[in-house]
Amino acid sequence: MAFALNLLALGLAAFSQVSAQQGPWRGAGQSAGSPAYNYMFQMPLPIGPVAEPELTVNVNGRTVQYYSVTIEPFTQQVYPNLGPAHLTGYNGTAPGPTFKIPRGTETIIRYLNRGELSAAVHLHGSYTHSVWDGWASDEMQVGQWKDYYYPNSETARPIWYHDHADGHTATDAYYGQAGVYIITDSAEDALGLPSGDYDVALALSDKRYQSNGDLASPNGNPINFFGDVIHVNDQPWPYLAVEPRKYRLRFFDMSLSRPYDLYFADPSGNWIPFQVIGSDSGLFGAPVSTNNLLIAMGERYEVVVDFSSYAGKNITLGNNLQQGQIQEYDNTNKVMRFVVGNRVSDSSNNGAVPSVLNANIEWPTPRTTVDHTFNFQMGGDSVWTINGIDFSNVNNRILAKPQQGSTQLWELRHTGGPAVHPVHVHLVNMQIISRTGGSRGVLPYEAAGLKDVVLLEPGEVVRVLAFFGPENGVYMFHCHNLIHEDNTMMDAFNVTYLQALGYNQTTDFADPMNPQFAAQDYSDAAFAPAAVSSAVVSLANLGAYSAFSALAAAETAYYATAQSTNAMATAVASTTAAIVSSGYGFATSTATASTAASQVVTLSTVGKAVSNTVSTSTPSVTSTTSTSSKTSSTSSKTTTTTRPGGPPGHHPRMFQA
Ligand SMILES: [Cu+2]
Repeated sequence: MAFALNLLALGLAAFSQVSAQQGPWRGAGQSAGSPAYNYMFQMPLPIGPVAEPELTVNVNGRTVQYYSVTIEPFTQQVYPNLGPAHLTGYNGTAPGPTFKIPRGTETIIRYLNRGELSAAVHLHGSYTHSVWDGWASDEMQVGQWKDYYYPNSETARPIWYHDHADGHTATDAYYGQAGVYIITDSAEDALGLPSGDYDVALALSDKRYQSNGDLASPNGNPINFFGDVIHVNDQPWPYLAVEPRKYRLRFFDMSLSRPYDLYFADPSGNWIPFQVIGSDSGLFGAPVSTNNLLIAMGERYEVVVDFSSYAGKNITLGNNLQQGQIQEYDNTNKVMRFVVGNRVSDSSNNGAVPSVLNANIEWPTPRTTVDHTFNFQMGGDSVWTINGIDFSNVNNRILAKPQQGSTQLWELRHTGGPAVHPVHVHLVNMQIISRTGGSRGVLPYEAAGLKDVVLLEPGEVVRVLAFFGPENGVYMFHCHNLIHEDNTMMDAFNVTYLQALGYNQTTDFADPMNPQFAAQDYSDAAFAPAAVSSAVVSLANLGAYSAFSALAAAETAYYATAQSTNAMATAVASTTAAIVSSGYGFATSTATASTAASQVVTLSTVGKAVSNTVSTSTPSVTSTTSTSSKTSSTSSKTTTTTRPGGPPGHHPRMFQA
C-alpha cells in the first residue's frame, strides 16, 4: 500500500509539472470516454505531404539536402460534428511531413520551435551522431532552433522522427510531433515491390477526446495511456480506396502505450494471409507469411497484401490484441478499412514477392556471453527504472560502455509492473536472439531482420545482439511506452572512443551537450537565405559521416583480429598488427610509441559517469585523416541549388508539393 501511494504521488508530481506549461485547452479533462464517433470507415485515409528540400548542396561528392520544419500549434477537425482538436506538430501537420530520402543523400533539417514546450527531435532508426540524436536534455526552448544533420547511409528502411524532450515526450508525440522518414535505395527499387500509390505508410495511434471534440490529455496515469479512438495517419478509423492488386503497407506504431495485433479480414470475417517483408532495419532476407502481425510502440513492419481476389469488397484491418495489460474499448478492435475497387490502373510491380529480398543483412558477430543485464521494473527512486536507475540520476545513468565497433549481447528483463515495455536502443540494429519466460518465443518476423525496438511482456527475458558503432558517443536507451519513458524508464550508454583505430576525428560529435551544436535563439538574420546556405555548407563541410563505411569496416576487422571476448582494453592490447596493416581508409596513419596510453573522454554535462578511460598498453596511433583534409577544404567545389518557390525559411507550407 505504501508503495502504491508513493507511486501515485510521484506520478502526479511528474505530470503536474508538464501540465502547468501547457495551454489552457490542455489537460482540461481526462475523458472517461470519447464522444461517439459516427463516421467509422467513412473518412479517407490522409496521405500527408512529402517534404521537399529547400536547398541541395554538393560537397566533395556528397549530396546534402536542407529542409526546415517549424514546430507549431494548429487545429484539426477530427469530429465533423464537434469543435476542432488542438495539436502541435511539425509544419502544422500530424503526422509531420513524410521524408523520402535516397540512401547516401545526407540531410540537414532545421527545426524551429514555435510550440508551447521545449523540444528535442530524434530520428528513430538512424545511426546519427550523438549531438543530433535528440538527447532528451539537448532541447530547443520555445523560440529556439537547431540544425540536425543525418547520414541516411544505411540500407533502405522505414524510420521515423518524433519528439524526445525530457519528461514530456509522450505529450508532444500525442499532440502531433511524429512523422514518417523513409530511406530508399536502388537494391530495394530493383525488387519490383509495389511502389508509388501502391506503397502506403500507415501511422497508428490511439487518442481520447473531450465532449467538445478537442483532445483529452494523455497525462494523469503513470502506468499507461490507452485511447479509445484508433487513428491511422491521425484520422480516426479511415478507409482507403484500393485497387484489386498488391499493396505495400508500411506500419508504424506511434501510440504511447498501445501495441496492436493486426489482421486483415474479408466481409465474412476470414483472415487473409499476407507477407511481412521488412521491419525496423529494412528488408528481410526472405518474406515471412502470416495471418497476423504484432506491432508494439516504436516498431515498424512492412507487409505486402494482395487485394486481387476481393474486387468490389471491403477488407477490414482489425486489432486482435487481447491481454491483461492492454485496455480494450468498444472499437479498439478496429483500425481501418480497405475499399477494393474493380479496376487495376497500373499492373506494374504487381508480381510475386521475390523469395530473396535482401541478401546482405549485416547480422552482428555471434556472441554467447551476456555483457549486460537490464531489468525494466517499477520502483526505485521514481516510478519506472532500468536496474533501479532513472534518467534523472545523472551521475549513474550511463549503464554500459561498449567500446566503439564492438558487439555486445544484452539481456533485457521485464521484472515488474502492469504494462509492456518495448525497449528501444538508440544507434544500433539489434538481432533478437531469444525470448524466454513466456510462451511465445521469438516471432518469425522478429527473427527475420534487425530491429531497434523489441517488446517485453511481463515475465519475459529477451536477449539482443548488436554492433555498437560505427561512431562513438553517448546514446539513450529506454522503454518506448512513452508514459514510462517520461517517468523515467530511460538511461544511457557510452560507446567509447577506440583510439587504436587511428581515426582522429577533430570535431566532438560524442557529447550530446556539446555547445557547438546547441539550439540557438531565433533571429531573422539566422534564417536569411544566405545565412542558411552558409550554415548548411559549414555543417556539410564537417564531413561528419563521410568516413562511416570505412570506419565500420575497420572496426569489424579490428575485432575479428583481436578475437575480442569483451570488447575492452584486453582487445586493444593485442591488435597492433591490425592497426598498422589496416588500410582502413584513414590514410597516413603513423604509429607513435607510448606505453599505457590513456584516452580520456570527458563529456561536458551529460553526467559524471560519462567520463571514461580506455587504457591501452600498446602503441597508440595518431593520424591525419584523409577525410578531415577533404572536408575542411574550401567550399569552392560546392554547388547550391535553391528550390523554386521562395527563400528557405519557416513557412509552414514550404513542404507542400
Ligand atoms: Cu515500459
